[in-house]
Amino acid sequence: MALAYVGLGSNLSDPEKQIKHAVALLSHIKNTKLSDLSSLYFSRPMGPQDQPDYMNAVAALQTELSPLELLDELQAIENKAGRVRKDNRWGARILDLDILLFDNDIINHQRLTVPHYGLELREFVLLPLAEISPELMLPNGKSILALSQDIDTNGLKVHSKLR
Ligand code: A4P
Ligand code: MG
Repeated sequence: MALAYVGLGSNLSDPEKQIKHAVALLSHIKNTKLSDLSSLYFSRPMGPQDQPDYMNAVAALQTELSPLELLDELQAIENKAGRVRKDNRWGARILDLDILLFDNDIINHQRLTVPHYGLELREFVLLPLAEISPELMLPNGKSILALSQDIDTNGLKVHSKLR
């Protein structure tokens, strides 16, 4: 059994509804249990500024799936939400599900980089992670709590509880 952290983000088609629906689908992934869930956060767009504000959250999953099997499940949920993959980097999206951490694993696969490459630089990932697992350490030894306290919050705020 592995402990994986998944980042959820949406800024199109009623983001709050998208995140709540995605959480429901996460809880139904085979051989996987949703073990923790952050609050729902309101965040300003990273990247192009001519796009709507985001809703972000982080979920903890206990899973018997391999990292790539979990990625397949997450991409199936993104596709179900009507996600259309575009070339515009950091552009608007209905639903984005990223594997942030998978146990203490370091994965450099063509389809999967773990820890997620943006983890240490994104307030909308670090603060929800620190909310649910303040004691968490990255494979490189850095503390999630310390990183979350050092980062510019860029207007990030708790919008509502998700459970
Ligand atoms: N992939 C590699 N590693 C991973 C991983 N750890 N988790 C591969 C998930 N997927 C991973 O993903 C492209 C490919 O990355 C996948 O096929 C998978 O095999 P994608 O979801 O199609 O692309 P993307 O998410 O659009 O990548 P991009 O453009 O780098 O977006 P980011 O970096 O995820 O940023 N602002 C706020 N406030 N909140 C946000 O959530 N999100 C983005 C998107 C921009 N600005 C934001 C937010
Ligand atoms: Mg993604």
